[in-house]
Amino acid sequence: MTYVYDDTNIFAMILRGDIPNSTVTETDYSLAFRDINPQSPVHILLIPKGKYVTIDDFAANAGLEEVADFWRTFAAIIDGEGLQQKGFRVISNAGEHGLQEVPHFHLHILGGKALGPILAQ
Ligand code: DGP
Repeated sequence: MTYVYDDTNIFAMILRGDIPNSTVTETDYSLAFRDINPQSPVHILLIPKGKYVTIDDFAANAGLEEVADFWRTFAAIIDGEGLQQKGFRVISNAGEHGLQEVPHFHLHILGGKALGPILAQ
Protein backbone atom coordinates (compact mmCIF):
# COMPACT_ATOMS: atom_id res chain seq x y z
CA MET A 1 0.00 0.00 0.00
CA THR A 2 1.35 3.42 -0.89
CA TYR A 3 0.34 6.51 1.00
CA VAL A 4 0.51 9.95 -0.57
CA TYR A 5 1.19 12.68 1.96
CA ASP A 6 -0.18 16.17 1.32
CA ASP A 7 2.32 18.76 2.60
CA THR A 8 -0.35 21.45 2.61
CA ASN A 9 -2.45 19.86 5.38
CA ILE A 10 -3.03 21.96 8.48
CA PHE A 11 -0.96 19.76 10.81
CA ALA A 12 2.00 20.02 8.43
CA MET A 13 1.59 23.79 8.73
CA ILE A 14 1.54 23.49 12.53
CA LEU A 15 4.71 21.36 12.43
CA ARG A 16 6.41 23.96 10.21
CA GLY A 17 5.44 26.66 12.70
CA ASP A 18 3.30 28.44 10.10
CA ILE A 19 0.29 28.52 12.42
CA PRO A 20 0.23 28.48 16.23
CA ASN A 21 -0.94 25.66 18.46
CA SER A 22 -1.59 25.06 22.12
CA THR A 23 1.21 22.58 22.79
CA VAL A 24 0.78 19.99 25.52
CA THR A 25 4.13 18.26 25.00
CA GLU A 26 6.77 17.89 22.31
CA THR A 27 9.61 15.47 21.65
CA ASP A 28 12.04 14.94 18.78
CA TYR A 29 9.45 12.76 17.02
CA SER A 30 6.04 13.71 18.34
CA LEU A 31 3.86 16.73 19.08
CA ALA A 32 0.70 16.95 21.18
CA PHE A 33 -1.59 19.97 21.18
CA ARG A 34 -5.14 20.87 22.15
CA ASP A 35 -7.87 20.39 19.56
CA ILE A 36 -9.20 23.70 18.24
CA ASN A 37 -12.76 22.39 18.57
CA PRO A 38 -12.74 20.30 21.77
CA GLN A 39 -15.39 17.60 22.13
CA SER A 40 -14.68 16.99 25.83
CA PRO A 41 -12.90 18.81 28.68
CA VAL A 42 -9.66 17.13 27.62
CA HIS A 43 -9.25 16.83 23.85
CA ILE A 44 -5.65 16.47 22.78
CA LEU A 45 -4.29 15.60 19.36
CA LEU A 46 -1.09 13.55 19.32
CA ILE A 47 0.80 13.44 16.03
CA PRO A 48 4.12 12.08 14.84
CA LYS A 49 6.38 14.69 13.26
CA GLY A 50 6.98 12.30 10.37
CA LYS A 51 4.82 12.38 7.27
CA TYR A 52 2.24 9.62 7.84
CA VAL A 53 -1.26 9.90 6.43
CA THR A 54 -3.15 7.42 8.63
CA ILE A 55 -2.66 5.19 11.65
CA ASP A 56 -2.00 2.19 9.40
CA ASP A 57 0.60 4.17 7.41
CA PHE A 58 2.36 4.97 10.69
CA ALA A 59 2.08 1.39 11.97
CA ALA A 60 3.48 -0.04 8.74
CA ASN A 61 6.15 2.51 7.86
CA ALA A 62 7.40 4.49 10.85
CA GLY A 63 10.81 3.73 12.32
CA LEU A 64 11.01 1.96 15.64
CA GLU A 65 12.32 5.07 17.41
CA GLU A 66 9.37 7.07 16.11
CA VAL A 67 6.92 4.38 17.16
CA ALA A 68 8.43 4.04 20.63
CA ASP A 69 8.55 7.80 21.11
CA PHE A 70 4.94 8.17 20.00
CA TRP A 71 3.57 5.62 22.46
CA ARG A 72 5.76 6.78 25.35
CA THR A 73 4.54 10.32 24.66
CA PHE A 74 0.99 9.01 24.66
CA ALA A 75 1.55 7.41 28.08
CA ALA A 76 3.09 10.64 29.40
CA ILE A 77 0.02 12.60 28.26
CA ILE A 78 -2.37 10.19 29.97
CA ASP A 79 -0.32 10.53 33.13
CA GLY A 80 0.18 14.29 32.84
CA GLU A 81 -3.51 14.96 32.28
CA GLY A 82 -4.52 12.65 35.13
CA LEU A 83 -6.65 10.48 32.86
CA GLN A 84 -5.78 7.06 34.30
CA GLN A 85 -8.17 7.08 37.21
CA LYS A 86 -11.43 7.91 35.44
CA GLY A 87 -10.43 6.71 32.00
CA PHE A 88 -10.41 8.18 28.53
CA ARG A 89 -11.02 7.37 24.87
CA VAL A 90 -8.64 7.28 21.91
CA ILE A 91 -9.89 7.73 18.36
CA SER A 92 -8.01 7.79 15.08
CA ASN A 93 -10.11 8.60 12.04
CA ALA A 94 -8.73 7.26 8.77
CA GLY A 95 -9.77 8.02 5.24
CA GLU A 96 -13.17 8.52 3.70
CA HIS A 97 -15.21 6.10 5.83
CA GLY A 98 -13.44 7.28 8.97
CA LEU A 99 -14.29 10.90 8.09
CA GLN A 100 -10.68 11.96 8.50
CA GLU A 101 -10.49 15.72 7.96
CA VAL A 102 -6.76 16.25 8.34
CA PRO A 103 -4.61 13.79 6.36
CA HIS A 104 -1.74 13.62 8.86
CA PHE A 105 -2.04 10.72 11.29
CA HIS A 106 -3.32 11.82 14.68
CA LEU A 107 -4.81 10.34 17.81
CA HIS A 108 -7.68 12.12 19.47
CA ILE A 109 -7.25 11.70 23.24
CA LEU A 110 -10.57 12.48 24.91
CA GLY A 111 -11.41 12.60 28.57
CA GLY A 112 -12.50 14.64 31.53
CA LYS A 113 -16.14 13.47 31.46
CA ALA A 114 -18.19 10.34 30.76
CA LEU A 115 -18.01 10.10 26.98
CA GLY A 116 -21.14 8.11 26.17
CA PRO A 117 -21.47 5.45 23.48
CA ILE A 118 -18.58 5.00 21.12
CA LEU A 119 -20.69 5.86 18.06
CA ALA A 120 -23.58 8.30 17.82
CA GLN A 121 -25.59 6.13 15.44
P1 DGP B 1 -10.13 14.34 12.03
O1 DGP B 1 -11.54 14.40 11.58
O2 DGP B 1 -9.84 13.10 12.86
O3 DGP B 1 -9.15 14.54 10.90
O4 DGP B 1 -9.97 15.55 13.05
C1 DGP B 1 -9.20 16.68 12.84
C2 DGP B 1 -9.23 17.51 14.10
O5 DGP B 1 -8.30 18.57 13.95
C3 DGP B 1 -10.57 18.16 14.43
O6 DGP B 1 -11.02 17.67 15.69
C4 DGP B 1 -10.28 19.65 14.52
C5 DGP B 1 -8.78 19.71 14.61
N1 DGP B 1 -8.19 20.86 13.96
C6 DGP B 1 -8.37 21.25 12.69
N2 DGP B 1 -7.64 22.34 12.42
C7 DGP B 1 -6.96 22.63 13.56
C8 DGP B 1 -6.02 23.64 13.91
O7 DGP B 1 -5.65 24.51 13.13
N3 DGP B 1 -5.54 23.62 15.19
C9 DGP B 1 -5.94 22.69 16.09
N4 DGP B 1 -5.40 22.76 17.30
N5 DGP B 1 -6.81 21.70 15.79
C10 DGP B 1 -7.31 21.69 14.54
